Amino acid sequence: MFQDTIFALSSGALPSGVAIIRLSGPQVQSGLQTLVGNLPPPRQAVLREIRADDRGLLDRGLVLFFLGPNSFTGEDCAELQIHGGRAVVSAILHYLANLEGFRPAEAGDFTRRAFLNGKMDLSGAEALADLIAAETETQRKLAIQNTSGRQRQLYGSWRTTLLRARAFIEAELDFADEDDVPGSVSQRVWENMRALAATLRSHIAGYAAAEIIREGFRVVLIGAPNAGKSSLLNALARREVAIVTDIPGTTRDLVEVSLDVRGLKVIVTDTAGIRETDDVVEKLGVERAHGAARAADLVIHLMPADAADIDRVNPLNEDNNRIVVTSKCDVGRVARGTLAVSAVTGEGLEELLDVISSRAAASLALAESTIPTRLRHKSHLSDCLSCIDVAVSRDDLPLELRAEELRQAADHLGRITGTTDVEDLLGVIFSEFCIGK
Ligand SMILES: Nc1nc2c(ncn2[C@@H]2O[C@H](COP(=O)(O)OP(=O)(O)OP(=O)(O)O)[C@@H](O)[C@H]2O)c(=O)[nH]1
Ligand SMILES: [Mg+2]
Repeated sequence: MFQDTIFALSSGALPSGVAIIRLSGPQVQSGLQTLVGNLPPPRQAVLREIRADDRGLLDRGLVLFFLGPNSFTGEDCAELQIHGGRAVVSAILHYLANLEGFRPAEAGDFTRRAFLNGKMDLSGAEALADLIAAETETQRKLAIQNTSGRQRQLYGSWRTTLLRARAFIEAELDFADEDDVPGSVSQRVWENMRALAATLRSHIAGYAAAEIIREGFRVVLIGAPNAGKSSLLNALARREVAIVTDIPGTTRDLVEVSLDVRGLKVIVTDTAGIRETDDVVEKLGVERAHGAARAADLVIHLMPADAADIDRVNPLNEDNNRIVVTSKCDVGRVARGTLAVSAVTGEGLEELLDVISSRAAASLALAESTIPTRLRHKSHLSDCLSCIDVAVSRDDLPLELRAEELRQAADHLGRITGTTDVEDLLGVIFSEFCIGK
């Protein structure tokens, strides 16, 4: 299918113990023969000398040959597991670049070929990119499930349901007697479609969970000037991210850190202390603090233990996404019913992380097992849903048109997995990959 053979360093930064150069395409067999002598048996690691005609021995390493279509890309593939020295790798890459029909791979080239050769669907390819990008345990779990085709199966089954419904309606149109009242028999079809629409609606709502897993659970620290927000941020981040002074009004901008809290990505934002002020800069800071709090998944309102009114704090003001925490608990009294933390002694920090993690877990618990993982999926799903809604609700339209809406709904699902025409999407999707994958 492809004329050229691609190659790339697929392993990480050099120098490294071992480096892996990967090759895929129609000239892999001839290329391997010039580099390592006769072709190794497929799927068996063999130790070989890697030689260039003009430069002699380049390295010794393990060579793996995969005969297409039984390979990652579906084409002939090979891996050279060589010593990860910069000069070693560069000598071999140079040699390959000069072979007839070989070119360096671009980002996502291998996976693009795997997709185009039917080795995986588009959602599986995206899941692979997510797996490589995964930084937290939750991100890894979400990605690995989808690499095994869970989304493909789910969307495939919905697509089949839609196409069956459409076929049923069209058959009814074709065979309807003059006396038949069109639509009476298809009543059951519309009921099914209503049920599918409801399923889609709750499935789409699950995207919120995917967003939290991918982008992070957003925690915002709020409180009066000098409440200890920046100190708490630094303590959680275990480094000096924000400036701390005893002057009220130190922080003006939003300061963010990304943390891995019990396997989930959490973004903690420090804000300007909230008070009435005539200072133009501080005023803008306070506005930003309010804005950040509105966008937060969880607001942590800090009440310093040395505040005069600490005994009057009412934690009952807490709600689903706002908690009150007593800060600087080493220097005063703890507000009734609140968690106490100290950035100085470290007291309460682990408990605070537990609270954050259980709040985050609660917001994820609503999600079903398979969720739309990308905005792209969500928008195709929403388009699909709108078509079904039109088909179901517009009984003033001719049946042909309502059936056509169902076909379009199926097409929107097909674009998620790449079953229907997706040529325009490929560039965007595969450019997100790293080179060598
Ligand atoms: N004893 C004690 N002092 C603290 C603690 N946390 C912060 N402080 C002190 O309180 C003062 C203010 O701390 P910051 O962290 O700058 O407070 P902030 O809420 O960020 O203040 P603004 O940025 O002005 O709104 C500093 O002098 C800190 O050293 C704590 O847990 N215990
Ligand atoms: Mg501050």
